[in-house]
Amino acid sequence: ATKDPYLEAIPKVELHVHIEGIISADLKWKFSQRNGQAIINPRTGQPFSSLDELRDSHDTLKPRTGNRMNNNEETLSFFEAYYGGFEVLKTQQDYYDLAMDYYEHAAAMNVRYAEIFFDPQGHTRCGTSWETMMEGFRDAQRKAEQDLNVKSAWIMCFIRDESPDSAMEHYNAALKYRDMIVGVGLDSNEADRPPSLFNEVFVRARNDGFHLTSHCDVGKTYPLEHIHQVASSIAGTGADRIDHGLNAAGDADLMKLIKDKDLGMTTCPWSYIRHQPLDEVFERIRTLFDAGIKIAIGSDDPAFMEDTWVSENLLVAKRYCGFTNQEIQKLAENAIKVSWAAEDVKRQML
Ligand code: ES4
Ligand code: ZN
Repeated sequence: ATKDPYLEAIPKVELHVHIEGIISADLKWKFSQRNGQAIINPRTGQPFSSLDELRDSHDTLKPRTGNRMNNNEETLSFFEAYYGGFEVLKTQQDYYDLAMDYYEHAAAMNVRYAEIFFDPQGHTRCGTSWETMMEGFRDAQRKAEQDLNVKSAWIMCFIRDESPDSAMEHYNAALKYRDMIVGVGLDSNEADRPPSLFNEVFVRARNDGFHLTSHCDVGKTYPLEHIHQVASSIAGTGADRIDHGLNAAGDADLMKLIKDKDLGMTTCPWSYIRHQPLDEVFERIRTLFDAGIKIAIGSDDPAFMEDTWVSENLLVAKRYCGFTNQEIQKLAENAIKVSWAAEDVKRQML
């Protein structure tokens, strides 16, 4: 509960949440117990013996608000923890329950439509089949639409520190499930992995009718060139959206390009607070918004922040950017406009 009745009540669209980013210590424990599989504590090499112990360990991975931990070590431990969480997912039921956990949170926050990222490579490298993963997601997606009034679609993210060949292999395998998937993106560790490395798979995806996006500059100072590539050159003409890309706020030409091409940007305040001081983060968000760029607030990885879902991300944006209720409404409309929902679904929501 955010204690902001206006914010709670408005219908929402969420365009930036990773299904794996909701894997909390509690969910890990539930799946591991059910599957009879221990979770190993990386610090000791021994299995965690209780949920409390697992929770404590999970908490040590979380950001400390305002800390400037802009170093590679922190990035690596975040991704280690993050991708470690994939190992507890074994059965179709696990994938179903995981997705339902998101949909239940979404329904409680008045989220009416969501585009949810998933990282197929992270699952196949744990030995999970596409069928297990996608059929679990599919059943949850149907149930959420029927019973919770939450519509959704999936965005397949390639892990950019894996090879372009691996991305292409996974792209090919995903085509069997293309009715569930609206777009492709890139995530994971951006260091030395410009979007252009994945141009071939972006070209194919565009030709096959998928929408394109990419994580860029996740609250750190990766080269602005990465945002440039996403905005104007991947797949020939650039992507349809940019995930994060906060540092575009420091470059007037880049902002103009994004604005002129009417690209949506997804913005997840809690993810940046991990790396950067509050005032800088919210100043940049405000700058992008004031430039007329359609930013849409998302939650990224609620279980790896402070249990911060889309409502809590909207709340900090409101508080620290000084957004009025009217501006919050505008953010909500932005999300609908830059979403990849069918036109009739968008019209219903606007
Ligand atoms: C992510 Cl915070 C962050 N950065 C890059 N990739 C990601 N995937 C999930 N969370
Ligand atoms: Zn993300």
